Amino acid sequence: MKLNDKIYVAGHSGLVGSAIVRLLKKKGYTNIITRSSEELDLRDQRMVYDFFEQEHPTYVFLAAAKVGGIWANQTYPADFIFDNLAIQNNVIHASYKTGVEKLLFLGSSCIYPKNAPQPIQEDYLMTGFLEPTNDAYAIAKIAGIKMCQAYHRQYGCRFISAMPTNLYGQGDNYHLQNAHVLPALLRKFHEAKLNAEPSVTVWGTGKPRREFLHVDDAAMACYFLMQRYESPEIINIGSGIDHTIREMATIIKKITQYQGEIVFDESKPDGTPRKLLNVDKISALGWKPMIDLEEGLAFTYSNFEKNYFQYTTKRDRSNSSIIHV
Ligand code: GFB
Repeated sequence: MKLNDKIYVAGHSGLVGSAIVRLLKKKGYTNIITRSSEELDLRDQRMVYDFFEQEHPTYVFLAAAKVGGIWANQTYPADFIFDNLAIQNNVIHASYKTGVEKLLFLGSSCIYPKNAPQPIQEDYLMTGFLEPTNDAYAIAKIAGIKMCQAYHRQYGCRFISAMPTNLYGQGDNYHLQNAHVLPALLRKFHEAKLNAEPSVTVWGTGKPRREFLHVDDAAMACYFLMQRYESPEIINIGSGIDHTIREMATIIKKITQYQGEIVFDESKPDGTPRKLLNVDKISALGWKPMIDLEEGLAFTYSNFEKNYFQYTTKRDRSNSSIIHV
């Protein structure tokens, strides 16, 4: 990618898209194009085709998606499957039609079978049943992967797909119900501290294990793959380390300096028991994460505290709006 190449970051206001834009700007890229969802509804085929015809981007980072945590996935499966299929169909097909040089599609670690052997290798895709709490989202993402591969096979398009693990960091969604576990817990512990509440409720048994990666590391990986990876085969992005939800709650309690108790609500779903990615493939290419989990969380918490009002009002208003990756 040359510094003046036209690069479209779809989903630039979301967690990953905003980190990719920050990184590209830092590296000196001068021709980054973005559109808000009000300006360009990526589910609208006509609008997307017109936009690509008009702008003719050379590179596309497809980081736009409807995403959310376990509760949102379970509650809005129709939105998750429809919005994601529509967004990726439109962007991938328009990229082919207008001759985009290279596209990076972002999937998710939830595409793998619920009971996949750990750590999860890329070739475990479609070898077993999906986790039911997020199967609608996972099926949409699997369709996106297959679409990139089909366009590669039939038309020779350089469309690659990366599977990031659970991400966190600046620009996340802090909705109490719809968010992923780390932003939800940062907010719950923070508010419990402010209100001197005696306890914080953590969903599930606390036993599931999750792997977390700071979004700035994920953005570096996306940039690295855009430069260095050509295969249509999927590639994992992760830290290679996982923790139980109980351990994560304890770390967040320490970071937020909350003094009360942690209680577990076992009526809430645990989801997949473990989701640790095998990152041998990307490591062999020369990428590795740089941000330590506790440091990354402390930094994320300080960003959340500073922007508390913005984070807690913006997305609380709507359950159904598109939330970008
Ligand atoms: O991050 P999370 O919502 O998603 O939940 P998944 C991870 C684990 O944290 C589950 C527990 O076992 C939750 O029960 N947990 C504890 C909480 N307290 C909370 C809380 O306050 N909020 C949330 N959200 N969880 C998602 C998928 O699965 O992972 C998506 O649904 C996506 O499709 C994403 O792929 C990366 O890791 O279970």
